[in-house]
Amino acid sequence: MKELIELVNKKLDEYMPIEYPESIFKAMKYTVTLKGKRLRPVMCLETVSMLGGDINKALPAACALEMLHAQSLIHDDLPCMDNDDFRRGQPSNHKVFGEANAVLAGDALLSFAPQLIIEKSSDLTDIQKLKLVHEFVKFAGAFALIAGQVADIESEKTKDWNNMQKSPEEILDYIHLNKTASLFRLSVRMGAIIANANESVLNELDEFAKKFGILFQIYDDIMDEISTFEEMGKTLGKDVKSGKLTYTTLYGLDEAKKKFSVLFDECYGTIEKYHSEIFKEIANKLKNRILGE
Ligand code: GRG
Repeated sequence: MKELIELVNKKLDEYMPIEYPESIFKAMKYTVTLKGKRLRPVMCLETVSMLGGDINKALPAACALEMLHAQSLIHDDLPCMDNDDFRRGQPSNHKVFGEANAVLAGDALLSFAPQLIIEKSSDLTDIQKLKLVHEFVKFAGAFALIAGQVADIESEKTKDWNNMQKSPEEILDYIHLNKTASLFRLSVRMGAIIANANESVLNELDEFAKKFGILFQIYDDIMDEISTFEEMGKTLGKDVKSGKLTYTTLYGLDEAKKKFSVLFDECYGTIEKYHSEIFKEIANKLKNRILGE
């Protein structure tokens, strides 16, 4: 996994030159290149690899995934959204570059990422590139990532859950199937397209990524309660303090851990079927932190 992370970091640096007007290119590159886990690009590359494809063909798509993820983090941290001063252990984008530049940096990443897929994926067919960009705009938009963010913001304003069409449990799953799982789905789907996988493999990996997305969000919510700023690189405990709907505020810590355990076993079944050591490494890292070794 370390080698894949280093490869992604090298390509991100290469694909993101600082040009005039420097302020926008610096703001874009700042959040993208801060130390993150690089889960989404690694999951894309590993999907290609475990399906017998060539990861070199997937590097533009993998970097585009990290750019989309960074965009969502930059916008999520803005004062009009989650209002977070820290991200990846450093001041958030708007704290360094100002709000206007942070909004523009997010917008610019969102359009640069598909540009990169089209311009740099010279080893892929036109049909593959079209499919990749289609997947990208679909999962980044109002039918997926943005839907999750909107539902999340609306859930924070909800006072009376009795008058809602859906239960808090359903709304919480809806939020994170869209806000968190969307980018994991996009990662494995893009990997499957690059490896020329058939529809049934793509659908199986898509189902895995939905479950992994919820597993990862339960991990993130539990870590918000049991971890430290140093480990997570962001301000912790805000959600619990504000009574926000999360897996731990809704179910309690013990029940959230049980849900994590059930989903972990389901995800691990798919990982074993595809013999992926890297997916095993990712899943076990999360499990060891939540359930112990
Ligand atoms: C696409 C225009 C447009 C807007 C996006 C702001 C927004 C709408 C969505 C927010 C999505 C978001 C921030 C989801 C949180 C997902 C999550 C658990 C992030 C943490 O991921 P890690 O732990 O982070 O992988 P690192 O820093 O390690 O990469």
